[in-house]
Order: sequence, then C-alpha cells, then structure tokens
Amino acid sequence: MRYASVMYLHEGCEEEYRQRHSDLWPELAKHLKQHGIRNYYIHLDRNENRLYATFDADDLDIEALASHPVMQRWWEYMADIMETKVPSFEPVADVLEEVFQFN
Ligand code: RM4
Repeated sequence: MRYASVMYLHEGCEEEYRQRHSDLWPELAKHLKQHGIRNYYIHLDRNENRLYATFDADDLDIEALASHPVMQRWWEYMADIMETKVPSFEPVADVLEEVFQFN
C-alpha cells in the first residue's frame, strides 16, 4: 500500500530540513525499516513550503510506528522547523488521496 501526505515546513527552513534528513539517525532508519516502510520519498514545494511524502508499506501499524521513543524524539527534534501538533510534536500531515497510477 502507498501512503501519501503533505506536511508544512516553516519558511526559511528548507536547507535545515534537507540536512537533518541527510543525517537521518540510524536508529530511526532501523525503526522505519522494521515497520516495513520502503521507497520513502519527501518532495519539497519551495513556493508553498510544503513537503509531499510518499512511502510503501504493508499492514502498517501506525500506532506502534508513532508511539516508539525514537519516533517521538525525532518529532521533537523536527518541531522547530515544521508545523506540529501540540503537545505531541507530531507533524501536521494531511492525507493525500490517490487519483492516478501508472505502472
Ligand atoms: C519528517 C517527519 C516524518 C518522518 C520523516 C522521516 O520530517 O518527522 O514524520 O517520517 O521526517
């Protein structure tokens, strides 16, 4: 299954966001992998400061993915540059509906 969502970056934080993801914590990468997440892409719309994320996963346990301490720490670490929920630090992520597919 393909998951797609849009997140909201604070203005001027494009390079910081890119840098933090190129230095992705190995323990976070392991956590994502353990949950079967693959083909994870995040695309930046510089005009609107929006981040379009897509990834594939089967039978994803979103609750277990989100509640793990490493995910919680990452969200807190990212909270100064993204729109997040209060008080959880979870990024605001609006689901994107699939309207076309070509394989
Ligand atoms: C994003 C955001 C997402 C996370 C990725 C790796 O900035 O925190 O929730 O899945 O990083």
